[in-house]
This record gives sequence, structure tokens and C-alpha cells, in this order.
Amino acid sequence: MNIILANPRGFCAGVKRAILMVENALKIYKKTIYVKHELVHNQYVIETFRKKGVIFVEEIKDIPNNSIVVFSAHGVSKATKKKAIKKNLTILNATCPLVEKVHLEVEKSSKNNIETIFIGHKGHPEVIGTIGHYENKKRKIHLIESVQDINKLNIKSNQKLNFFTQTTLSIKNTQFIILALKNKFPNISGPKKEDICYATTNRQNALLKLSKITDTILVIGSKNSSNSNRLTELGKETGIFTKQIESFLDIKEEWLKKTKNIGITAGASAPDILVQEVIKYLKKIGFNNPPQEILNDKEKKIFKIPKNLIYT
Ligand code: 10D
Ligand code: SF4
Repeated sequence: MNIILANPRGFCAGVKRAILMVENALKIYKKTIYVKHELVHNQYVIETFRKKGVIFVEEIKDIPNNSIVVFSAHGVSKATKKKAIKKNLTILNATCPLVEKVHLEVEKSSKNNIETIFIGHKGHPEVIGTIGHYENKKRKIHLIESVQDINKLNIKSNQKLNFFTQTTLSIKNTQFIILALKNKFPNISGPKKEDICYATTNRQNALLKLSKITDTILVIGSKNSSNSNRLTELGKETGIFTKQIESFLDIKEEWLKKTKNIGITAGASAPDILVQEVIKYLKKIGFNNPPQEILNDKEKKIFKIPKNLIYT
């Protein structure tokens, strides 16, 4: 019974940056730090910060005037930024630079009066934040989640049109949607491929490799983590028995009765400690030591934190 680890897995550069920003803010300001939304979608990370006194809120109105607020890695809308400024909050912006890149594109599209389509999951904070960068009274931004949604769009087929995407989507499904969009709107412009980020792409490709040499896959990631959910979906699509877990505590021994080769991966917001705990548990119930790792190039991307948050 073998353990095989996906590579890359776990924290991406945007998540590492957001976490370091809050850790340093706690040391530098020595005051209550408020975070708009969960900094990243992982229960272990959020609980660890809660224990250090960080307060997570969904609405700016729930933060006292003149406090410190961190915007989560998923980003916020322009309206949210304005509300924070109005309350005289000190803003520490932990939005991933790759999400901010999409914000800027959407804002440009809005300023240039170009009707825009956004591919993403309704209700997800990144989607709310990005769509909230389109502020145009004459034109609209339309959210679509699937190929079926394209038929419901009320847009003239010869109209000037842009599209953008959420960063954590399924690569395969998004390609289908973009193809269908291009068929219906031949003039549509968008990013060269899509706005899906390097970390999402690499983790989905690593999972596909893992599925070729395993019969069971565990995805470590919280239920509200879009990129982790996409990994679980992809695992299931390959036909391999795939389960998403918050931690080793969720593992049921009955899942593993016939397992010979178990694959482990982790979403971009899941810390390595959770992977190590799963390995420890699997070894205890008879899996091999040490685990093997599929070989891929190491991710080298690093996003710098703002200068005022550097703590030495
Ligand atoms: O739900 P999600 O995949 O967008 O977020 P999570 O916090 O799990 O992972 C980091 C990804 C971000 C911040 C979106 F770019
Ligand atoms: Fe940034 Fe991608 Fe990580 Fe999201 S998943 S925080 S876009 S690097």
C-alpha cells in the first residue's frame, strides 16, 4: 500500500503572501486586525488567526472606524474599497496580484464602454470583487457559469465584446465555454488563454498525473475553496475514487479497504501541516513509509508583500 504525493500541491504564491501580510501586521500594529471575508478559504488557517485575535467580517460596516482592515486574497469590489476609505480604515490589501490583474482588465473594459462577459461561479467573493470593478451606466458585465448560460445572454452578436475569467476554474470546462463564446460572438476579445492562474493550472495537471498511478485520491481543502473543489471534481471525472477532506479526521477507513496506491493533493489554501497529518495517519494504518512524490518542476513564483508590512 503506497502513498503518492502530487507535486505541486498546497499553498500558492498569493496565499503565502496574504498569510505573511496578516502575520506581520499582527506584529507591527499590535492592534486588532480585521479581515474582510476569510483571508483564504481554509478552516485551519482561519482558526489559527482567530486564536491570535484576528476578526473576520463579511461587511465593512461591522468594522469600527479608524481600524485596520485586510482585504482577503480573493479581492474586493470598488464599492467595498470606497466604504473602507469612508470609515477611515487603514487598508492592507492582500488581494492576490493575479486577481488584481483581472480587476484592472475589467476596469479598463468598463472605462472603454465595452460590454463584458465574466466566466465564474456566482456568489464567490473573487467573482463579486472582480465584477465590482465594472462600473458603467450604459454597458453591462454578464456573469456566466456554463455553456448553457450563453444562450440566455441578451447581447447582439456583432457588438464589441470582452471576456474574462475567475482564476480558479476548471481548465477543461472553461475551454469549452470559451469555444462556445467564440462561436456565438466571433468578435469577442479576451486573454490569450484564460485568466486561470499558474497555481490552479499546475495543481489540476498534477492531479491528472496522480490519477494515472493511483486508485484513490484525497484532496485536502475546505468546502468553500473553489480551487480545491475543482481538484475533487477533476479526480472524480477521471473515474478514480476521490474524496475531499478538511483534515485526516475526515478519513473513513472503509474508503481505503481495497486501496493499493493512494494519491494525496492539497488545494492552494491548504497548509502543509494538514498533508503531513494525513501521511502520519495513513502510515499508522499500514501504508508505506516514505511516501513517493510525482516529479514536476518546483513552483518558483513569489509575490512580495508591501514595504510597510516587512517585519525584520
Ligand atoms: O475559493 P478559492 O479557490 O478562490 O480560494 P482559496 O482561498 O481556497 O485559494 C486561494 C485562491 C484565491 C485567493 C483566488 F485567487
Ligand atoms: Fe493567486 Fe492563483 Fe493563488 Fe488565487 S490560486 S491566490 S490567483 S496564485
